[in-house]
Formats: sequence, C-alpha cells, structure tokens
Amino acid sequence: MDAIETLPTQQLDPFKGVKKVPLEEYFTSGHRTCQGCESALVMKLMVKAAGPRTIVLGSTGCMYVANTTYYSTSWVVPWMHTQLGSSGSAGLGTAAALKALMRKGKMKEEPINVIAFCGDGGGADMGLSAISATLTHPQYNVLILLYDNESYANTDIQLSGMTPYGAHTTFSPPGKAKRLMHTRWKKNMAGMLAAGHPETKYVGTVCASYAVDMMNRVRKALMIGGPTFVHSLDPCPKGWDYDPMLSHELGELAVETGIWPLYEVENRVLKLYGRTKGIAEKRSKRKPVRDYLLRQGRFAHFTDDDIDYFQAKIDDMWEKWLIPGVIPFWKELEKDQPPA
Ligand SMILES: Cc1ncc(C[n+]2csc(CCOP(=O)(O)OP(=O)(O)O)c2C)c(N)n1
Ligand code: SF4
Ligand SMILES: [Mg+2]
Repeated sequence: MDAIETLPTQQLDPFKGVKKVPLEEYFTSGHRTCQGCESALVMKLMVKAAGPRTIVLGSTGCMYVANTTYYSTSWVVPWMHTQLGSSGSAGLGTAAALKALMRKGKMKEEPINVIAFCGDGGGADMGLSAISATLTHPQYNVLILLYDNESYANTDIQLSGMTPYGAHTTFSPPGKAKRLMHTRWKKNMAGMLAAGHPETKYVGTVCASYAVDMMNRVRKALMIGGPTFVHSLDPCPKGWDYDPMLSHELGELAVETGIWPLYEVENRVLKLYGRTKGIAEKRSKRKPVRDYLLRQGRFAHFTDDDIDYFQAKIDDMWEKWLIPGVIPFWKELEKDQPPA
C-alpha cells in the first residue's frame, strides 16, 4: 500500500528556555479581551510558537469577537473567522486547499502551518464531530487548538460541557430560595480524542501558566505532521469571577491540584510532563482542590460537602483511573469498584 502523502512540515525545534523565545509577536495589541484573559495569552503564545508562515482560523467566541473588532485586528498572520462549530472542517479544508494549490503549481511549495482554534462551546460541544472527522484524515497537516475557558463566555457565560461540577453560570445559577446546582462532570476531551483517533500523531494538554512548555507542545503538534489536537485550560476572570491578577496562579493551581493533568500522546506514546509528572512520580503532592475552588466566585456557594465531593472525584481520577488523570476506565477486579 502507498504511504500516505503529507506535505513537509516546518522545522520547529523546542525552545530551550524562555530566553530562546523570539521577541517577534504575531498577535499584538489592540484586542479588547478582558484584563487577565488567559485565552488571549494562549493566542499570543500559540502563534509565537508557530511563527510567521502560519494561517489561523478561529471559530466564533471571545477569541473571534474581542480580537477582530470592525476594521481592526490583532493578528499579524492571515486569520479567518469560521462558523462556531466548524473549526475542524475549516482547518481541514484550508489544509486540503493548500495541498491542492501546491500540487497544481498555483502556489510555491513550502510548509505552511494551519491552526484552527475553537472555544469549549464551539469545539467540545458543537464542533466535536468536525474535529473528530479531521483527526481521521492523516494526509493533511492541521492543528486544532481548543481554548477552554469552561463556558460559552462571549454570550455571557453559559454552561458548556466543559463547565466544572457545580460552577455558577448564567445557565446554572446556584439558586436563592432553593439550592439548585448543576451536577455534570467535565468532559474528558483530550483523552477522548487521543483514545478514539489512533492515527492521530499528537494530542496534548497545556496551560499558559507554563508558557514555554505550552509553546513547545504547539511546536511538536505542528511539526509532527497530519491532524493534531491541543487542549488548553484558560482561566477567565469574567466567567470564573476572580481578580484578574490571579489568572496565572489559577492556571498553576489547576495543575497542582490535579484537576488539569498535563500530558501528551505523541506517536501513541503517553507522557506526563511538568508538575503533573512530579505528582504522578510522587515527587510532589497534589494540593487540596479547596485552594483552587475558593479563589473563584463561581464556586462561592459551595459547602464543605461540595468541596469534599469534588476532592473525592479528583482523588478517584488519580487513584482509580486505568491511566491516572488520562483514561477514566476503572480496572476490573479492583477492590473499590465505581458506583453503579
Ligand atoms: C451556530 C451558532 N450558535 C450560536 C451562536 C452564538 N454564539 C456566539 S459566540 C458563542 C459562545 C461560544 O462559546 P465558546 O466556543 O466556549 O467560546 P468563548 O465565547 O467561551 O470564547 C455563542 C453561543 C453562534 N455564533 N453560532
Ligand atoms: S470573558 Fe473570559 S475568555 Fe472572554 S475575553 Fe473575558 S476573560 Fe477572556
Ligand atoms: Mg468558552
């Protein structure tokens, strides 16, 4: 059988420390995101890692609306808006078009990065099928980056499939007269995509609080070839209801409490990295999830029982999952079975 033909990718070696990161910016000033918006930082780091020969597509959401106010934009590289649920199909279509134009000699042959970003609403809810389809096309080089601020933020903080258990959103108020909390657990998006798309060469989780690590994951995902997926957890001062100066710290706490494990699946090999690796290897202890929850107004209604429940779920993730923090299957014949 013929090998699958992909275009060559750019040589994007990892940055060996923050001093090696170039000064050039391809996502600049002029955007109108909230103060302390980590998703804006993700855009800046993502395209800094990718470099100037990059096309970015973005689905509807804060990172579209606040970054491209009428007649202005912060993007220095070519950028295009895509429909809310279509980052997967738009990214795939762009990669396919580039390949066809180069094959027909209508464009100079050169490696061009294609990145399609989406929010959690646009990617993990509405656009899940398009992302899944894209990850089954190994002949196209395209990175899907999901920036996860855990709500439909742009339309005023509605609940998404990625909103954590019990969080207050405009669609899940905790109730005044009667206590009323949503009880859904966040989807395991990166694990689902890694497990479900065996031909995809790279799936990773990142957090912009660890900027160099994050940029290096973007670089790997772009360099490895074929369709790839990166999931970023992004503290959002407006939706999570905290002082903007805490954004960086909340990203760190998400990792240190074990809520947000940092890992990558590269050519089918799973590697934990950063603080997550330290936790898994018992070099550092997970911080109590209380430290993370109580810094955010969206959990202000939590009772001690709610916090204990949340902590128990995180403990299960680390102690009982088949691959801790990554694959939520429970081992058969374990003493403690999951609740029926
Ligand atoms: C098909 C469709 N439905 C609804 C909307 C309205 N809408 C615009 S942005 C948005 C929120 C998107 O949430 P998310 O993808 O999480 O991005 P965020 O706003 O959080 O950055 C919604 C519902 C839309 N633009 N298109
Ligand atoms: S609502 Fe959240 S994601 Fe949107 S611009 Fe503000 S901080 Fe950023
Ligand atoms: Mg969102």
